[in-house]
Amino acid sequence: MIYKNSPIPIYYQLEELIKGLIEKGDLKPGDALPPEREYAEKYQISRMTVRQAFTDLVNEGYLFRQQGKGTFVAERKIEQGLQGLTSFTEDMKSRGLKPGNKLIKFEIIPADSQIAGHLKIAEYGPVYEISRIRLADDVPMALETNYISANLIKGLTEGIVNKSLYAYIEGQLNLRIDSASQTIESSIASQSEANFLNISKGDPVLLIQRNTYLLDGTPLELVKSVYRADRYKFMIKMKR
Ligand code: 16G
Repeated sequence: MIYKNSPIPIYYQLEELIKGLIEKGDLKPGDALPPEREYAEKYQISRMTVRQAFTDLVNEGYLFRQQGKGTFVAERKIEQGLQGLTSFTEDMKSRGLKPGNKLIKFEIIPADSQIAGHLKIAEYGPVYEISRIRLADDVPMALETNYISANLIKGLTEGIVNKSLYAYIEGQLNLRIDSASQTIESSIASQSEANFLNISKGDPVLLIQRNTYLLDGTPLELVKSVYRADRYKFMIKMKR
């Protein structure tokens, strides 16, 4: 129901109504929404109001538009907490999703000055460069590149990084991963990132850079990740 005499704006009421249908599962990811005109007629409201509600829901990630085709229900975003220092594999498993990797690069390269600076090793020292597409239930979520000192973490193989790096470092090498600092920025996908992530060039992405440290303060990894902004959101709890 839309209440025209309510102090709550009509576009907002319509947004809540559509969100409710999505949450109940009456509207499922991929479903087309009825045209704006239909909503306008059904609730006796203006098409402008319907458009505003649709636009807000597109911006919030509930809906997406396709040129010439209409407006559709988007896949639900994965909500990632920012408190715990967790691995991708752990994050997906804790949600009941199947973690997967597609290995794009696995090489030992000489560290450039930037990587050497982050890892506190000598310039040109050997580092693993590991690029993986990270999948959840076989859907690409992120493109992730790790730089790890080859003198610190020994014996890495393609088989190991096709599963979980953190599981190997903690479970096999018995090292304690202790802390990390991380930045998150908005960006847009380049052509190659778009190809890897199954999105279009110019689509929004989140750039994440993480520096992770072992218990004794040794830098463990420098990680650069490109996350799909249509499938991921980050959540942090705060207390005052
Ligand atoms: C996460 C971490 C990354 C870490 C990886 C290990 C972010 C932004 N990055 O993707 O730093 O290397 O997990 O995952 O969260 P794995 O143990 O599944 O290989």
